Amino acid sequence: MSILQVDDIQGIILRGYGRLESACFLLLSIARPAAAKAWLSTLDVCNAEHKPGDTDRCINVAFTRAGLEQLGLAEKPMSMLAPEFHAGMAATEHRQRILGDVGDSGPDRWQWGGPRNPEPHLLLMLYARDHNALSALLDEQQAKLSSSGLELIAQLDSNRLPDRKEHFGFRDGVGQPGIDGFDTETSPGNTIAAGEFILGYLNAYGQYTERPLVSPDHDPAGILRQAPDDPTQRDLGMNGSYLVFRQLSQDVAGFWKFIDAKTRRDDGSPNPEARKKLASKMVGRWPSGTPLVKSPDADPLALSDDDDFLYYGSDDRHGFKCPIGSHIRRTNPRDSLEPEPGSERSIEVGKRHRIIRRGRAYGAPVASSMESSDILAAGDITGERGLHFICFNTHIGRQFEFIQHTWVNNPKFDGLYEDDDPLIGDRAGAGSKPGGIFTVQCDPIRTRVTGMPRFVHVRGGAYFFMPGIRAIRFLSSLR
Ligand code: N7H
Repeated sequence: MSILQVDDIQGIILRGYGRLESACFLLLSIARPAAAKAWLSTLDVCNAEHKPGDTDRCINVAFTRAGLEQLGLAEKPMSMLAPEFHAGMAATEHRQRILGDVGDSGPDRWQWGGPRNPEPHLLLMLYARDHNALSALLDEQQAKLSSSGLELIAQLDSNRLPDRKEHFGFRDGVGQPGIDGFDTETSPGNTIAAGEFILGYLNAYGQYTERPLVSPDHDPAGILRQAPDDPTQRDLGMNGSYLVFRQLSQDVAGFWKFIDAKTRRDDGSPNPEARKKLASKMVGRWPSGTPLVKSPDADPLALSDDDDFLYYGSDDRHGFKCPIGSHIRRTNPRDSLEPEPGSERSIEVGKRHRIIRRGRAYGAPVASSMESSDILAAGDITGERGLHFICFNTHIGRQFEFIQHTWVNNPKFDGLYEDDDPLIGDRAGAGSKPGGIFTVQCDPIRTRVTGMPRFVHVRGGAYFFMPGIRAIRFLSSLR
């Protein structure tokens, strides 16, 4: 039986809505709080009881710190929200360095969420089965906005690509943590304490992560539940989570041109097989999704959704199958972490740094086949494309920011000392030579790919708090 109160948790955290192929995200500001609260009290928010396919449409909602202030949340519960959420994604130079939001990815250049843009208060997430159903849902919601005291800052559309791929042409959304006591089909090595993703439950340290609590006098209608770790308080954080949203633009042509140039034969002719292999080494999976540790030399295509593997446990401590600096090995090193790589202890350490990813691609693909040869042959490439990266965690600093800073952008990683993440690294601190370095471990000698430009650029972002369903009712009832 599930330990989670699924009827009080917003659906996107646990379900992902894979069958709801079309999605759109509205960034809103609250101009008239009273009207906005009336709207919120009638908003039909989807909970996680729905299994994928149960419903044709889903609405979820999340707030920034400024948004909660507009709703009138009192100072005490406000102060119990995470410090990173309070500071905001774009606010300090320190955070910009941590996240790699530098140069043309700096917040002052962002399209939204930066210091030069209007501050978003609320994120409205709309999901529907297909394009027409989404248009209808969007029309309905937009018609209500102005009378609801809300103003539209930006509409972020998404685009489902073939075979669940992202724009570089790789299957995405495969490696996900399961939740202890909820995801019964996930292998036990890959399930993690619920409190790592949902507030109000025990986390990987066996503790409750700090979250907003309110005294019973501030909840006279008794909307909220009692806090499990403090019976004198009502739990406003319970069944909520922090949502990290980053609009990441991908230079698809630049990515494949670079790899093509690095893998040409001695006579200068292109080598499509070597191209695919190097790109897959950078990701850690083949374009189909097959993990390299399971099939390092060829893609059997049958393992595209395989998430049941370790690195030391697959006899790949040296990275000969899946390079140590590949994107998936950096962002989830599984059993490669100190102390004692290859042990249960190592896996337990990794469990403190996981995220649930719920991103959606945006923009038209460069080539509808998603094949590198077609991408390279494409003529004039117009428009922007990328990933609306969305993830959930309960401790932004120890989870999302740790991955981004200590594993993705840090040139010192598991014995490497000059490389950053080959796909998404910021290239700011890596390498003695200009551009990034990617090391491919090999017997008898490693090879190094040098001069890698930045392929992924940040166009906007913000930290949100996604409350539980009762907490939404509470927020909409604030005076
Ligand atoms: Fe990544 N990509 O499409 O190339 N990612 N990612 N990511 N990522 C993964 O397992 C990609 C980004 C993680 O458990 C795959 O889903 C792109 C950020 C994690 O083994 C592919 C962008 C962060 C995993 C991509 C991007 C992460 C993961 C393999 C940006 C966190 C699971 C398929 C535009 C800070 C690792 C899969 C595991 C996997 C891509 C961003 C994290 C193909 C294009 C910002 C934790």
